[in-house]
Amino acid sequence: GHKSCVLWFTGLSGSGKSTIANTVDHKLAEMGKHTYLLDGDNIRMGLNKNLGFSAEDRAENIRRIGEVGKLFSDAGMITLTAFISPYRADRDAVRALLEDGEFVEVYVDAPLETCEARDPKGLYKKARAGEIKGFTGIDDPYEIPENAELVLDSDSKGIDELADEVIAFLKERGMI
Ligand code: GGZ
Repeated sequence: GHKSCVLWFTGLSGSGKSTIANTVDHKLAEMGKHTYLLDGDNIRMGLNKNLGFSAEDRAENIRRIGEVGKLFSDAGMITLTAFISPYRADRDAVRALLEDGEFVEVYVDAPLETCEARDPKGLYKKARAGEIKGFTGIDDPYEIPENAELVLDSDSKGIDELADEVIAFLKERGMI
């Protein structure tokens, strides 16, 4: 068995959130755990397709993801979410929605320079060129977590090692 929870990955675009969350998801599934991953592919393309990237829309994006995460967690899943979630107040609102210990904030820490150098979708380049306005880290804020349960050093460590750090954390906490 396991304790259901919401593993909330936050960090800049290109920090590795989605890749790490996917890897943790697969490792947990291999251990026989029931998991569900919420990411841009299944949320911003569906439930939240009416939302953009203003502060208000990001807040609503995160609020809905928090509510959906709570439902999955109530249904007994280890739920993983991978969204920039740049505003501390929005993340803290999700924390407040969940039971004590149910919200696990995972800060995927990589400096902007690293994320910008990776630029897997060429979005930083477009943001620098002014073709995308309000891009997180360029001309929109990212508020670094102050009380994250886990900080992953995605600048110097690889995906597999970081995924194992998350698994180890869950074991230490007796959640799996
Ligand atoms: C940040 C943007 C923006 C702006 C489009 N700012 O690298 P990606 O492409 O796949 O990840 C980014 C994703 C961010 O969506 P989230 O739902 O995680 O954001 S938030 O939590 O702030 O609501 C990026 C793409 O969408 N993208 N425009 N202006 N990222």
